[in-house]
Amino acid sequence: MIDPSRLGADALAHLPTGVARPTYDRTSVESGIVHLGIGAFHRAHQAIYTDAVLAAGDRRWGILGASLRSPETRDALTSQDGLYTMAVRDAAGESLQVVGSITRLLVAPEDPAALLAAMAAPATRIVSLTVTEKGYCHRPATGELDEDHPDVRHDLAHPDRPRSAPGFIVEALRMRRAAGLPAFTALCCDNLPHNGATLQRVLSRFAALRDPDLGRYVDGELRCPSTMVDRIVPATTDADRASIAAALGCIDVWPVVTEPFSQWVIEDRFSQGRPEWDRAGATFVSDVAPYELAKLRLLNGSHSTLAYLGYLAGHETVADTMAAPGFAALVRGLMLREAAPTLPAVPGLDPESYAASLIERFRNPALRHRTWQIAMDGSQKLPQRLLGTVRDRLAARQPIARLALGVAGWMRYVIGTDEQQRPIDVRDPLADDLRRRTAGLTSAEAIVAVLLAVEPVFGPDLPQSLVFRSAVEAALSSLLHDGAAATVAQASA
Ligand code: CS2
Repeated sequence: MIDPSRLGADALAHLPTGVARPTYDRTSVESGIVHLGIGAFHRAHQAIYTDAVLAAGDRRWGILGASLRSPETRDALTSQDGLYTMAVRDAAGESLQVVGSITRLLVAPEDPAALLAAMAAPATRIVSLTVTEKGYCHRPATGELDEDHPDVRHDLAHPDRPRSAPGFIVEALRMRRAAGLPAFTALCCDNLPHNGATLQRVLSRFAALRDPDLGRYVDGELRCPSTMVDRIVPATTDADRASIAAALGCIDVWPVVTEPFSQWVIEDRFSQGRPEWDRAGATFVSDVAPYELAKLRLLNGSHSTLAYLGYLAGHETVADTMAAPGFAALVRGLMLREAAPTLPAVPGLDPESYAASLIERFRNPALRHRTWQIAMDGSQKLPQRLLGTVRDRLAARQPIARLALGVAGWMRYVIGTDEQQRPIDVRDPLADDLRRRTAGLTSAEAIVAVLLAVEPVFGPDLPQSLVFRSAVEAALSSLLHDGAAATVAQASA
């Protein structure tokens, strides 16, 4: 039975005229890409570039999307023929596009063999990933595989029933090799430093632990281009669903909401060909590193700083935080005074105008991007967002006051109670450990001491820096005594 009130192939012809939609024959699309982690970010970013490639006539690159955890996205999209809406919003208004590039959906835990078979299929030429920082089962401070990770242990013991992204990729590569098929290209689209090289290192080590010969194969044959991905995509809310349904005239239970800005810089090193994503605005380059570093340190470093301090100061969203006294000045100073001087020159990227555009993007009043959402998984994010910058600044004997305030914001947040003594729902793989370490401690010195000792985050070196330690202690002491709002207002005074 067709549900006329639900988005799906049959609803396309009845959408209001202003809504963009796939005009190509979706039944002729092959699945050339298997994507692991079919969350909102992928659907508002890579799936959009791919939709444009399909629309331009190259039908080899449909996306088979897999969730490594929950069935929700599959359940929602399968009953919509894989279709969903992207709402692009800013102060000027909203535009809607129904996206057709996702052709099939799988849920890995329900049937790992089905996902492995799709990854090992001859038509699959790219396996891309947005599994968030923690999905790589690595140690954030070093980028090495965490061999004690429960999923790594599981996948080494049960290689044909993996749980983790590295477990799936390595088993699929083994299957392809055994079948005489070439390796696919593995394309990391997460905010990790040197994300291609990091993925390759994790996969090579995992494969070597399974079998040294497989390790050499993955190390030598697999290509993992680096990418810089950028688009702000807050979690979709029920209010978004309701307003999008009203505008579409039918229900889409799984839309995405995003900003007009979108950027994708990709290292052009694919073993089995690749879509012409540049047709849709992506940039292919020979070296992504400078773009990636600039984005992680300027955008994501500011984002995390705003998230911790904004949350503590009682602000629900990034836009609300940016409107409060001192926050815009703080992140502007963080970007231009502390982070930008650590960056190599990037052709076409002027730090002043990049920072100004980021401030505009953070202020976008039409996006309700929750500080709590960005605050998640800080133990996995801090090293590349703030701590790499700290290391470079310390080595150059330059001040780090704003970076230290961001780090102290994270420490104050992971204690797990807010400034009104209400519990904070801290989501982080290390949340329990962090709370246990700080339980009962009240002085900034004691809290900084126990948290700097978390080696997967701070490495062996940062706890040794007295300059860093005292800068974080001073910032945390102010957060504990004066609160985040006053600390930020004073910092920028
Ligand atoms: C954010 C990013 O949630 C977060 O940690 O900082 O998802 C950010 O919105 C994107 O990297 C923007 O490209």
